[in-house]
Amino acid sequence: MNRVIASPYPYQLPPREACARVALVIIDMQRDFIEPGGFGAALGNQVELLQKIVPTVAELLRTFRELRLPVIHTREGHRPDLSDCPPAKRSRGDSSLRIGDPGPMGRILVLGEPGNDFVKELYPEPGELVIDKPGKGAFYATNLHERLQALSISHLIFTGVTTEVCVQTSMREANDRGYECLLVEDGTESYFPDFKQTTLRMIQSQGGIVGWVTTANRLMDALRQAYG
Ligand code: C5J
Repeated sequence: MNRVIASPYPYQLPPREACARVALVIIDMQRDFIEPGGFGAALGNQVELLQKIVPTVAELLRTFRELRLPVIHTREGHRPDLSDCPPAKRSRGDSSLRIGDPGPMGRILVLGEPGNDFVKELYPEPGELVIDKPGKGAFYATNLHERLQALSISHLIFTGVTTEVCVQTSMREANDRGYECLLVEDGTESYFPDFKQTTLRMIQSQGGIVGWVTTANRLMDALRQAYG
């Protein structure tokens, strides 16, 4: 049975011969959000809260690689001239460090800077898709949808940070584009634990209005059974 135990009801995986339709999406596991001195910290957040999911996402990543299933890594950042950063995004908040300013890990949320890179435990391997995105949603101002269509990917498994901002936005965008979306609850985290819990409830409410929710172990068990 190609089913993942999930809420609000089991999530159906594609058949073995179409297993490459299932992709892991790792949203924004970047130093800028997870380590001190980056964008997340500049906004006044406690970044340590996000660090606890790194081992779980790393285990999922290993499983997808072992089973030769596609992996997509997204990275939120802006061009060095900030031409893709709306002034409203840059000016938001009352931080002394803004997008583009020099920080301890280079310019905040700017492509190519050390802080904008992925955490080392989750570094992409050659052949894995890397999507640089200027917005919260992974489909906004990117070619992600076209890349997924070209690979015939229909099922997206979401992990990463932060649950209620970039993960939820990307999952909603994917849902509107017709993808079957599953969120891994112990593979996503927020600076605000109650926002995470509320997002998990929102996604699976009304019969899975945005998609399904499961745990990493349940997903890995089902993937190994289906495709191992
Ligand atoms: C935020 C994100 N929170 N990756 N970005 O600004 O969730």
